[in-house]
Amino acid sequence: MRDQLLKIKKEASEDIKKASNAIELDNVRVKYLGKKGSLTAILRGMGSLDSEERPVIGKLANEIRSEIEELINEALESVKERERHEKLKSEIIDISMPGRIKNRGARHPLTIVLDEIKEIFTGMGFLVVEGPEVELDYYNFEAMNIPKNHPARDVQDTFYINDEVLLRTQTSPMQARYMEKNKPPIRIIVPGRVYRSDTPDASHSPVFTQIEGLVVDDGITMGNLKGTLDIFARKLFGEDTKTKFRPHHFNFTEPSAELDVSCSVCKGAGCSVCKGTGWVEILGCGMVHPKVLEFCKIDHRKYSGFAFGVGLERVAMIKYGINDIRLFYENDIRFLNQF
Ligand code: 2NM
Repeated sequence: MRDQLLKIKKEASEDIKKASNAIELDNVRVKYLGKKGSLTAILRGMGSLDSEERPVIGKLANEIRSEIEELINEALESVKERERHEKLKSEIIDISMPGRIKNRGARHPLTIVLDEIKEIFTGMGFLVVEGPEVELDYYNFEAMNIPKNHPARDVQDTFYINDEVLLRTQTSPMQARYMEKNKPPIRIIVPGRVYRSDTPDASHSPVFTQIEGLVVDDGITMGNLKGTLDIFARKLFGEDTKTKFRPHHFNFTEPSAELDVSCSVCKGAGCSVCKGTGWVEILGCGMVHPKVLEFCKIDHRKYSGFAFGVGLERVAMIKYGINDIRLFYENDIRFLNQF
């Protein structure tokens, strides 16, 4: 029996060494010390021993029992320690690691320039007004003093939906609507998309953005037009910008003009943006035609006004030195990331 006990002790300590986690160690405990364990069986069988042997074997069995228990507890401790260590190692945070870079969205170059233009005009007391892109022929052409059969309403230039409905070719139809519904003084700008049936190339797009402005009050003169647009040009392109009004023709204004600004890229020396001339054309303008005022229910003997139209893409191209209008609509991330 003594040999059996020593054998159990040896086997148990080997099993304990082999056990690599708490569950395996518990299995070892059950195998030797559990109700049906081998050491328990020996303790039970001690009844058959004579009275001299019993206390000796009993003492040894109890010693072995506590030794095994102690070994299991020690092993359990080191298993726990190891697991704790592994957990800590797996949870290590390298605080020197750079953070994840988030891709932030940004404003489109056209939005940047439009916001800037809105800021300039609202700063001078203008309201920003928007209107429908699908318009009536009446507001787009008739009220703008462009009669039937005029070349400007040629089907080649205009996307017609039917005889009376079209995609607006400029934002002035909204200005006509505004004049019908509001009494002077009127000071508005109307930004928005306009449509023309052009074949796309570096300087043409069938859809582009226009900002038209309108001022109507009593006593408005060409002087107000020149002063307002002069300030606009200097705020947009820089205080040293020079302006030049050239006579032009529009059906909806009389007199009409185009505004050239000194080239902001080369400061007038001549470059690809100004094609060597030192000047770039940025907008059309004029005194609102008396017929247009009458179409829009404003008494032309009492009131006068000036109006202008700027192409947003053109301004953005000059400001940023962009040489192809199609870039604004292709959404190439390499282009957009530059603004
Ligand atoms: C331009 C050029 C000149 C213009 C005229 C009007 C209105 F409604 F008052 F008649 N709105 N916009 C105008 C005048 C537009 O674009 C190049």
